[in-house]
Amino acid sequence: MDGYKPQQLSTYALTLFNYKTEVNKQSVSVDFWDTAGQERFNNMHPSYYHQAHACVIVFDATRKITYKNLPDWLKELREYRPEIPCLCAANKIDADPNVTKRSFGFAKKHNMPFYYVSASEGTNVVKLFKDAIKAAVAYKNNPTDFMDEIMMELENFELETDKSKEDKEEVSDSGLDSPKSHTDDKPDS
Ligand SMILES: Nc1nc2c(ncn2[C@@H]2O[C@H](COP(=O)(O)OP(=O)(O)OP(=O)(O)O)[C@@H](O)[C@H]2O)c(=O)[nH]1
Ligand SMILES: [Mg+2]
Repeated sequence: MDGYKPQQLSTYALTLFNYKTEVNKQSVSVDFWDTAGQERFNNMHPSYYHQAHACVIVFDATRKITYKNLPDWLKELREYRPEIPCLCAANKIDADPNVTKRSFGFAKKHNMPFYYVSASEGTNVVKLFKDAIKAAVAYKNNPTDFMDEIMMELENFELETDKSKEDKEEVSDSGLDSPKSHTDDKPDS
């Protein structure tokens, strides 16, 4: 929470942040994409969604319009990432603690975990991001999106081709070269 600065400038296009952690004793490198909400960055949205493994969708609990915009954001996200886990947060509960007594149907309707948070005071922020990371890792290990399955196949294919290249190199290093090079070694007759 040391990073919170009140009245920070609106995000310009995108802010990236890398965080190394562990999930189930496996080290994980997380790339956070803090995206820009302003309309002038609308044409960047596809790049925000590309290869994302989880999404945290946040609204300002003191500004109704931000809540009303959630279905549009979700609809767009789902066009690109139909299956990734999505978590929902109502922010600024410090400004009006009464909002925690209100229920927000959006998260329930879409089966999303829901959090009342305060970015300024840090309430529930660590919990939210820990859960998001866990969900992202679970999804990455077992994706259900068609595109993710293709990407996984490609990754495996690359690993296999790299391995067969290494095997070949090992064979040639050991002096067991291909028959062609032995022929090449023969003196001209
Ligand atoms: N009281 C209070 N103010 C907050 C909190 N979080 C953000 N703010 C303030 O709300 C305003 C908007 O916050 P931003 O972090 O810029 O919001 P954003 O969603 O990232 O906006 P874009 O970058 O334009 O997409 C700023 O003035 C922040 O200081 C919070 O938890 N409590
Ligand atoms: Mg921002």
